[in-house]
Amino acid sequence: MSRIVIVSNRVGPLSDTGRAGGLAVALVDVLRDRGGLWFGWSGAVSDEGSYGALRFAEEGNVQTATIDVAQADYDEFYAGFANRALWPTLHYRLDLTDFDRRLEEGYRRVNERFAARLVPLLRPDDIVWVHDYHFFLMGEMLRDAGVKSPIGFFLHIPFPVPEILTALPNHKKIVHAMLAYDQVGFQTSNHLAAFERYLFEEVDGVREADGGISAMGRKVHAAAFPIGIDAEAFSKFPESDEGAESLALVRNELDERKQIVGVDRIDYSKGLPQRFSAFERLLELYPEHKGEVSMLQIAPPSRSEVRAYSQIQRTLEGLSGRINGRFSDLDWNPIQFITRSFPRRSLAGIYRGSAVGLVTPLRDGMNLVAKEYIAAQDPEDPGVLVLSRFAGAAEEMREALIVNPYSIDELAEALRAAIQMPLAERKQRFEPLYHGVMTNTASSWARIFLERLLETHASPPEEPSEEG
Ligand code: GDG
Repeated sequence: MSRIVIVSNRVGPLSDTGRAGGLAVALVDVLRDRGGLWFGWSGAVSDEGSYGALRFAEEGNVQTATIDVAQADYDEFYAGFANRALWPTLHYRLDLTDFDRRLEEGYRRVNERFAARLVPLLRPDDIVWVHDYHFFLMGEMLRDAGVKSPIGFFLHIPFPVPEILTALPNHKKIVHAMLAYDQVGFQTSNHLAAFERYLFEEVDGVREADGGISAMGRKVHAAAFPIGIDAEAFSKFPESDEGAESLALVRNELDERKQIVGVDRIDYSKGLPQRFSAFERLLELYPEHKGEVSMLQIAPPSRSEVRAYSQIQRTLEGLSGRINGRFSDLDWNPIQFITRSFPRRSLAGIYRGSAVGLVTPLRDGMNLVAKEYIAAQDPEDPGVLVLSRFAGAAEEMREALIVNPYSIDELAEALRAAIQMPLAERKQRFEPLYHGVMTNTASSWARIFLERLLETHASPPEEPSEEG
């Protein structure tokens, strides 16, 4: 069987450390199934950067290979073009973008260097799977280096409508590079439709008989592959030692009170200030909830070297401080705002102990927290998921309370409905959600993507006839 080669910015630990994200765990499972290599950034910045030694680690049939980046690469590629141009644009935040040719060059340079370091590690029968917005250009560069393997790409974050994407100065180059992959995957049919619209409207794309689209002298297959979680494991975590311990702590602390929980990296795409304001509005409009309901927001900081990120953390500290100052009593604080991370098993216990899961991003590719919250519930007494219509997860999780995260009033009303929802309705909503989460898992997602990649590679891309 062919080996799988995964390329992503960060390479997860090979064993479940309890802190690794669910996605990292799922990708290791895929690699274990067939044997494989996981290639990416070591997480370190060093003088020799991407020219330095490759670092290998191995466990059974799975190997990781990582390289460092130089300070300039880190600044221009990671903290630069990836997180100051691509991330905000793809999350519809043109107001937060920093378009700068130097950053764009750094992005190209790092994609090129990483491709050059990967090529010697590849075997002819490998299947290559590139992940996310850090490596849009990788497939094109591997093809230029003569790699003939199937190469697929999955975008974890939204693909915006052309009216937004075309604000990115090098949008054409990015999309042209996406067409070098055999198969491109998106989280939702919405993101897929936006990509197709771009091809048809901006670059005269043509739908082929086999479902692929030709444009700019290349041909690509694109589809939606909604990602899942390692649901089986997650549903058992609340009963693990760490899970049970955090559940007991939460229950003890809450006594008879109900808890609303949010878990997000601190990121402006997650709608955190709106969430705090909605909770404040709930307490203003319905003072009977004072002392009865509290909110726990777990928010490990991320990308704090990018200004928009450090700013939002300060905003949140200010908001939670103000709301607590305004409403706290001797025996009750409305908001607990914790800016550190917890082990995954503890998170599961916290989810189970919370009557409401509040997932209200302004834009999100999928949002795995929505799925984790559902997987961790007690089926006999499930909590209520309040979910933004702008999270990719809303396309599948229709039985959640779907909200517009920009409307503080609507959010406050949804919180009230969730807190007061009778058991029968909670169960009625929970059952299909749970079924979906347990069925469309991270491993079924990966299996379906790879099957489709192999099918599309079987119909080889046409030779380029023109350059776009
Ligand atoms: C991108 C896309 C897409 C959070 N705090 C802690 C912790 N987490 C874990 C959660 C969850 C993960 O991090 C976050 O996943 P999300 O899906 O919510 O968001 P992004 O990080 O933005 O991920 C997103 C995803 O890729 C997958 O395709 O869904 O749309 O933006 O698993 O549990 N984990 C631990 N401690 C924490 O304190 N251990």
